[in-house]
Amino acid sequence: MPVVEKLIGIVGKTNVGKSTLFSAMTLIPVKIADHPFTTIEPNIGVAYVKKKCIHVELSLSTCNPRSGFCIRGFRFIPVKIMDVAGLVPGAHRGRGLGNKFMDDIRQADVLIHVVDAAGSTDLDGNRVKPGTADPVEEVENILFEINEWFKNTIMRIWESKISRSIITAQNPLDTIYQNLSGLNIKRIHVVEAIRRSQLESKHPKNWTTSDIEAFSLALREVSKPIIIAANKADHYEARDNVKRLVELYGRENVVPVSALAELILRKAAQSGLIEYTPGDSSFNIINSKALTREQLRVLEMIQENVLKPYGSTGVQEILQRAVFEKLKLIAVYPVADESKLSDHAGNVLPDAYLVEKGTTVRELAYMIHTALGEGFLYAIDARKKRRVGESYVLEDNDVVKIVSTLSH
Ligand SMILES: Nc1nc2c(ncn2[C@@H]2O[C@H](COP(=O)(O)OP(=O)(O)O)[C@@H](O)[C@H]2O)c(=O)[nH]1
Ligand SMILES: [Mg+2]
Repeated sequence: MPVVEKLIGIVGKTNVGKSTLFSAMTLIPVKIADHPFTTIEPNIGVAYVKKKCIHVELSLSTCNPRSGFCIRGFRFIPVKIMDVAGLVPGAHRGRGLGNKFMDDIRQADVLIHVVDAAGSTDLDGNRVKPGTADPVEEVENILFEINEWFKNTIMRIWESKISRSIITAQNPLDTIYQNLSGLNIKRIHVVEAIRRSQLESKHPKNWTTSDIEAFSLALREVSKPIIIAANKADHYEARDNVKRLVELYGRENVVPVSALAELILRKAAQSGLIEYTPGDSSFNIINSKALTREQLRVLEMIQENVLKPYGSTGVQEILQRAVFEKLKLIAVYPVADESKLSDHAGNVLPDAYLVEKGTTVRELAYMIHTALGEGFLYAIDARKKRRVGESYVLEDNDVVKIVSTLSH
């Protein structure tokens, strides 16, 4: 199976619906035998981004995913997702499960910040009357905690490690990112953060405390971008709050979500009661006689209060945005047989890899197998039926056969 590399962290205060969102995202809405990895650890699972499957575009009758699945012409490709411990005010100083939280998000590539858009929980996560708590205050509060933690962590590493070695460093940028690798920070993040904080022309050994702070903030934004899930959107009280959140933080950063509605729909689909593809704006009841009156009422409510006003439950949407917009990943399909588009066993389009835009075909070879990268000779673009060299930059939906000294 392909390396599921990217990790999405679900963060937020307590009782906003993080675990509900995690369950909904990791629940497969169809019956699939022998599915090995829905949960990896108690709080880490596999969710799936959705793409129009290229087997449809290529007029093939079907495909045989080794990981993920394909339903009704949509390919679902795995990504890792983590249900992070709830945050409370003061978490960056260790309050509540502060330290556990911080340990968890170190490895995340992108964060989904779940907010109670219904305003039904206070900052400590206690239930209050819907409409009384302020989700904007909640967004600001959590953002403050994350940014403070991040800044303090960078400051600590800077003082203990970076400041000394940077004086004599050949390449200060390398010194910085190598010392920050525990936070899953790449060279490209450091470059972009320096640009954003306008520190390009100042050698890092001369950075002041406020320079380092500005750099830290920019680094958090590029290395752990945040997208807001305005959850509990099914509540009447959420309507105005969703609008406010969108106005304040921008349409590209806020998605109205009903994690509970998605969980119910996926469970109903999994037990064969309805036909539903995650992300869709409606569902079909397969056999209404098999449903209780209460179940029918809940499904009607989901249709009226969620799908109709918002177009979907938002669960698939937010995952898509995190992966394709915030992380800018594309999907590529390696195959062993470029005419059948299959592996050696005849499985059609067995693997889909999510890779960063700009990834070369040789880098892909390395991701599949080190030896495949080392012995790389050339690749075949199976759709355009042409040979490409090692520096070919992959495009979304490419199907490639890699020819290496390993191939037979
Ligand atoms: N109405 C509504 N309730 C939700 C939604 N998502 C979660 N909840 C409820 O909010 C409460 C807390 O959810 P949970 O997932 O445990 O929150 P966590 O503490 O953030 O993990 C539970 O009672 C959920 O049923 C939603 O989309 N709509
Ligand atoms: Mg929880």
